[in-house]
Amino acid sequence: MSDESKVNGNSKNEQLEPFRSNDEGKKMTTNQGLKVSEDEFSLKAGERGPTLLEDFHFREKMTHFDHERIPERIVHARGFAAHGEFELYHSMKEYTKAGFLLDPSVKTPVFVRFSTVAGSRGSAETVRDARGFATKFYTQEGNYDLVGNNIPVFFIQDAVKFPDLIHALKPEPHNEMPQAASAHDTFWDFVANNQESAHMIMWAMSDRAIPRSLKMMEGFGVHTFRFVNDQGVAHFVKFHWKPLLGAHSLVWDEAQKISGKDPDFHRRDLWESIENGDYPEFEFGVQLLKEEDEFKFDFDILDPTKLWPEEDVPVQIIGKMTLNRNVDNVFAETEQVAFHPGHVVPGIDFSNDPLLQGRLISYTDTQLIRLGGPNFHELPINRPVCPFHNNQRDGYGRQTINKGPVSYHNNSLAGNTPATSTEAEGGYVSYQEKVEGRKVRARSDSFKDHFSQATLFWNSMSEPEKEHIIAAFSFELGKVKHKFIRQQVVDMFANVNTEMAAAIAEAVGATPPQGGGSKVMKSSPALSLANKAKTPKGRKVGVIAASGFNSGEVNAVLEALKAEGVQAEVISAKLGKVAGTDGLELEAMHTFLTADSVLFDAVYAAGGTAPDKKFIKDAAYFLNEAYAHYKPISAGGEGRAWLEASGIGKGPGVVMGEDSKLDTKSFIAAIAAHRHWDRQPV
Ligand code: HDD
Repeated sequence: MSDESKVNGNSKNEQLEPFRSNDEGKKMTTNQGLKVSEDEFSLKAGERGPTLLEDFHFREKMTHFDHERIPERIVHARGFAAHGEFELYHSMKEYTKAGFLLDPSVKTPVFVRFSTVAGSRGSAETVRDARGFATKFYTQEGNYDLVGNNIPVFFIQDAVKFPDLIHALKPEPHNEMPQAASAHDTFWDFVANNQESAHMIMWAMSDRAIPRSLKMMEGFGVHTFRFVNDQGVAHFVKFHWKPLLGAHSLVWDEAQKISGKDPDFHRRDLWESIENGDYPEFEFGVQLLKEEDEFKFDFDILDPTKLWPEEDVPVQIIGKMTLNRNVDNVFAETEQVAFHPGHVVPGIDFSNDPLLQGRLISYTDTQLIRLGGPNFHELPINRPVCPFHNNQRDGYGRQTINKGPVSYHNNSLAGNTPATSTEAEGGYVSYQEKVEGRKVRARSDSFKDHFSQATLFWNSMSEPEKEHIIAAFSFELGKVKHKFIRQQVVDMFANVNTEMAAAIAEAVGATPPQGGGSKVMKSSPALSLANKAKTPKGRKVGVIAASGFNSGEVNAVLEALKAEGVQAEVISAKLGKVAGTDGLELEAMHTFLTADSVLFDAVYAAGGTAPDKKFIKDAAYFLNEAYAHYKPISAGGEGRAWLEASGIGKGPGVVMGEDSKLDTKSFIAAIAAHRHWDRQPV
């Protein structure tokens, strides 16, 4: 390890610095450095005459503009990223020789891009979809990319089917509808005809597919990889990211409304957290298996539609990633970053998972078209922080000026350099797995059980989660026009659970399934969001206040929220100062026009003299919607009357102030619980 990385912990940040440009306060020039004297009028033959071809400034400016766009990613086009650091809790020397997993004193710079899968670059962020969770570790041995999702399994088992899956998922080609949604005929037609998708579909129909925040979702490497130690001993490994804020979700109605109210909801939340110093943190976990235990399970560990239940193979937490710096420029960094599951370091190797094997070709290929040629590794965001040398040359946009006449290996002219490295010197040596077999296009029999783990997932859900899954299926299939597709899907999911399939059939006008059923009784509590850590930290409370609110009470509540890491933002009839009884002034950041309850995790009706009936009506609407989305609600002072006006009485997650005092502890506990599912509709 270089001393530099030990001292400042972020060699990537330093590497990016010379590439940053601050244009503020500078003179305008052309790209050739020529000072520009006029930027409002093109060069013309006479004031009212035609523009002249010799106007090089106009031509350069316009030509650059005409070429500003690059192809969006074929999948995961809508994404948002941040910089951060990874620190190791303890050495993993026993299992891997990967340098960044050996020395806990070394912080490794990381760049993480979160994304939706289906939507275009400008699509809404709170759609029902898997989320990409791609991490680039800038290690001293080269870049290591962990290109995962927030769902631990995948739709298909073999990469050759990926184009079919994505064609079915994307907007239908004849009319380009629907955007960023799986609720349409081609997708469900694919599902019904490719039953290996059953397990992932269960996840996609669950609350996992509508995360509350990018900082409140788990991440998974999905595939089985290998750790290899310095003795050449390998273990199978699965990778996990566990958010310290716990894993939480939106409710579907809320998610749809957010798509309209704030299509940038997830990126705004991540951006603001980092700007406010509330850095998102994710612990890094591994599940490890000895090579000799490969066949110990009732599923094939190479099958990417299967997970390893955490109760059977515990997740060992080995480090933590903190996202602490926003990008300076979204295009230069977030858009141009190029991930690839094949970017590995010594000590991390592949398995024969046929999905992973196929990914290893697809990612470089896509960068070639997306980033315009083979030199994308030279873009600042993609450069490793360690030196890189080889005999690759030229191509579009080449930046490196390689000196000397030699660009081939072997050679004598340059003393046979750049030289390869032995394993002891850090050279990457593939794990020498013994492989033999006939050339066949086939699926192993061990990959043919598509339903047991789908049932395991269903069995592991809490009652509200089960209801949400049925509702999600009912919505999605409800949008499918072909009756026979709805019926096929219902019949397919009867193999997961017959009651579930019957409930879906009822909602979508299909015949209840005749056959099906599952013998799987097992559950895995780790799969339920109901069992995840509960903390109020990172949540956002909308505070509805009017002038004349009770300063003492409101101040106490706001202080208590702040102490717990809960953000509070004031909503009133108009923007600006709202004064309390004894001079306390709050700044209203929102009005009922610019804010909406769906943008908050909880509501505090703080009270005050409502200026008119409209205020009380708006407040009641706000509170009602929050209540319908199972959110914590508290009311003090006149806020209690607003709450009464909304028809909400006492109930789970509703905290009423009494005698100018609000039980802040109860309110904070209600916020920590996040949703209060046991509520009766108003
Ligand atoms: Fe993929 C992008 C994750 C299967 C082909 N994929 C992409 C991104 C993520 C994933 C997070 C966005 C990276 C970024 O932010 O730039 N992909 C996955 C996971 C998979 C998976 C977790 C299954 C376990 N992907 C998969 C297969 C193929 C691809 C089977 C093709 C054989 N994926 C691509 C791609 C993308 C991509 C077309 C589009 C943009 C890019 O690569 O850079 O090559």
